[in-house]
Amino acid sequence: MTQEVYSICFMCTVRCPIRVLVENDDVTWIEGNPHVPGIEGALCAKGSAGIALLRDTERPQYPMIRTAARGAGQWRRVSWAEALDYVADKLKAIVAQHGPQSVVFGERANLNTHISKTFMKALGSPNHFTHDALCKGSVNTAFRSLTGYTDPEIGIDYANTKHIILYGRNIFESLEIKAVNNLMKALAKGAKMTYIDPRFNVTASKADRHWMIRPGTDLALNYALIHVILNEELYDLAFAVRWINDHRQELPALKKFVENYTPEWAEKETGIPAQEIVALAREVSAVKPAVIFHYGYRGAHHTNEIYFRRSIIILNALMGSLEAPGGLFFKKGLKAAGRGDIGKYVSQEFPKITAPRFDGSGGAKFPIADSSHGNPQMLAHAIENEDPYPIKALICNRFEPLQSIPDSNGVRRALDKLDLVVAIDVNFSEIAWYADVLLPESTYLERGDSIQAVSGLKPQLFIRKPAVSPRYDTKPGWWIIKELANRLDLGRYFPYDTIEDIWNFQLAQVGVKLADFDKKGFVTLVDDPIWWDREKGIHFKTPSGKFEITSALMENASFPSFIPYEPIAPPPVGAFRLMVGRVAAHTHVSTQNNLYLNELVPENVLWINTASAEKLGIKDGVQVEVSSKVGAVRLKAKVTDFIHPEAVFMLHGFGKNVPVQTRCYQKGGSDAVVQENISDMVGGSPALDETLVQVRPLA
Ligand SMILES: Nc1nc2c(c(=O)[nH]1)N[C@H]1C(S)=C(S)[C@@H](COP(=O)(O)OP(=O)(O)OC[C@H]3O[C@@H](n4cnc5c(=O)[nH]c(N)nc54)[C@H](O)[C@@H]3O)O[C@H]1N2
Ligand SMILES: Nc1nc2c(c(=O)[nH]1)N[C@H]1C(S)=C(S)[C@@H](COP(=O)(O)OP(=O)(O)OC[C@H]3O[C@@H](n4cnc5c(=O)[nH]c(N)nc54)[C@H](O)[C@@H]3O)O[C@H]1N2
Ligand code: SF4
Ligand SMILES: [Mo]
Repeated sequence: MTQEVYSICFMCTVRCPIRVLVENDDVTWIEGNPHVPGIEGALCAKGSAGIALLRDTERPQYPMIRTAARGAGQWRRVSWAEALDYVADKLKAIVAQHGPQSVVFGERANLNTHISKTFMKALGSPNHFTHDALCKGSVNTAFRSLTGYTDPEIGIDYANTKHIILYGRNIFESLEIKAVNNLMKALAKGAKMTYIDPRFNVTASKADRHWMIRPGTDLALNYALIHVILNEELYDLAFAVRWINDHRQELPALKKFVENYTPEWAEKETGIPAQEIVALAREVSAVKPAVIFHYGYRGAHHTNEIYFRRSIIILNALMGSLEAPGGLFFKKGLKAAGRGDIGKYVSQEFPKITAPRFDGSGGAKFPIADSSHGNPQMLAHAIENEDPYPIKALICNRFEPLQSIPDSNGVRRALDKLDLVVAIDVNFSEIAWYADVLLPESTYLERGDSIQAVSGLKPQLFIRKPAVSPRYDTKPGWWIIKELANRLDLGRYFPYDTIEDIWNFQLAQVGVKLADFDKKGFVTLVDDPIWWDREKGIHFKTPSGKFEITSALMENASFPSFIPYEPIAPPPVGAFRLMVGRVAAHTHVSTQNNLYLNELVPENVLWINTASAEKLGIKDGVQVEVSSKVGAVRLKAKVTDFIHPEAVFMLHGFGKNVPVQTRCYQKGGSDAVVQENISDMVGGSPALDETLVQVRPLA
């Protein structure tokens, strides 16, 4: 008999709601949850390939302890009890000798992050970090500097927009299903899309206007757009008067600041014709406030990124598009829906931790970065220099430091110094293969996880329920953490035995029962979307309670709210700016060995402009070496007119070196090997697009 299980996809971090069909404890079909507006049955290629992850024989199948040098691939199969005893004994010794702060726990934020954070607080270490800074730390800081909110607290009303402007936000490949479906609805209704990227990709192909901007010069473009909007008084006056802090001073000051950043000036820097910049400013102003200047995630990561992201958010404020249909909105949580908060174990009382964070997040190095996430790009520096103290153990849960932090060679050299490396993973990732102990987690189709509270115009709750039993001797993450805690005499902070205990604890104050999820797999807490009143009701969380163009957060930390534009010199002859990104068929570094997805995109190639390639004697399809100050990789060249001559591009996530991942073993090159570890020290993100590389043909 076929059973139907509502759950949440986890082939990528977007977590689309899914409906899974199960026969004889095996998955026969996965589709998007048909009841969820915006999803309506849709699933992406990666979501469909979840079946291949479940059935993969090349994923870890039982706990293992390393028996030879790190990364040599010599293992001993052990029981869960032995693996956990081993880790706990090592941790006890490390904590006794070096203190709890010498233990670092890194993970890609997930539904059980409140449990991992509980573990670290109970242990007495400040050093839990997430991937956030590596992804969009400067976007987070930019939003807090202007609005007091973090970027996850901001939503985008794609379905009703009249014009969307995307800076390297390759939304049709680096996708989120709901966003893409809603944007397609808007485009079908006549909305315009402007796409800015030194590369012509799928999103560019669907845009009304594509600007092949000179890499790294987006801030110049934005200063010129602000110049036109203020000079021609194209902004939303009512919004500015009501919500821009000290608008009588701020707007003239901003106008003065951008005085010399004319469209003609920007044309020279960006390569975008001046009259086109003026045309865009006028076009968007005509349809304001239903305008989205997308603040983006990954494109254009440079050392001045915070100022670039701030300029995008300021453009939204000038369009009055905050809390406007077709623009951006502040997400409403359970409280706005009149409910109690979702239970989190991390809200318990813990012994006070006095040690600073290892990465200087929210402290000495990154004073205004979001220290609830940390700055993992400092990992190698902290270990190598014992700055601010010795680090001895690293636990990675769903996080891949050997591919997701720039300068992999440097990271590997630093990790070699650790006394303990533990990986909790569903794949034989580089870090899993390198670790001392590998604790294999059950896949998302085989486990339940903490309930997901989704804020938005209509707050909702979703649940990941196990669809089938584990194929191998694997365990859910929440079980692994609790078992480890038990062995460290910290079990009292984890008052649960089963996933149902966790769910019931989480729901206790919300006024929702587990059975409420049965019918459709989710619960919507209000009938109508919650919009704040644009005249009276917007609650900015800045000190002034308004939108702060001059930011108290930044100025109090002695960072200027604006910086003059520094021209970007073209790379020297033979050098290129390395740009990286994603593709629709893969998730970061996770899916390259997936049977189906590997077939769709088996390796990455180096995009290089036709004229640049000709000068270097590089022919389409030949092997090239891409090298920087920190490393070199080899991959095939894709010679194309679809990329700016100053840049080269490669997909992230390839060039893996784990022999048991036979499908992706040594296919293509890893961007992280070549990228230098340079950061935007104000916003907190690594400047992943800053590295200059040399390219040479190998044939
Ligand atoms: N299929 C798929 N979808 C995903 C993900 C995934 O792994 N796979 N991951 C999700 C996550 S976590 C994230 S953060 C998002 C990322 O989504 P995006 O932010 O859209 O990121 P990327 O795919 O990295 O694309 C970055 C683009 O920026 C361009 N770029 C580089 N330098 C510059 C520049 O100087 N100026 C401009 N304007 N553009 C530049 C590159 O050419 C590239 O096309 O995708 C999410 N969606
Ligand atoms: N060089 C470079 N670095 C980057 C980026 C880049 O483009 N280039 N992009 C940045 C961005 S946008 C992001 S969001 C981060 C992402 O960085 P990561 O979080 O490191 O990347 P992911 O591919 O999402 O997953 C990491 C690990 O989680 C494992 N995994 C997958 N599912 C599960 C699961 O259910 N349980 C467990 N325990 N493990 C699981 C995968 O096998 C993989 O080893 O990387 C950032 N770092
Ligand atoms: S975007 Fe695709 S892979 Fe990501 S959660 Fe949704 S269906 Fe799954
Ligand atoms: Mo990301």
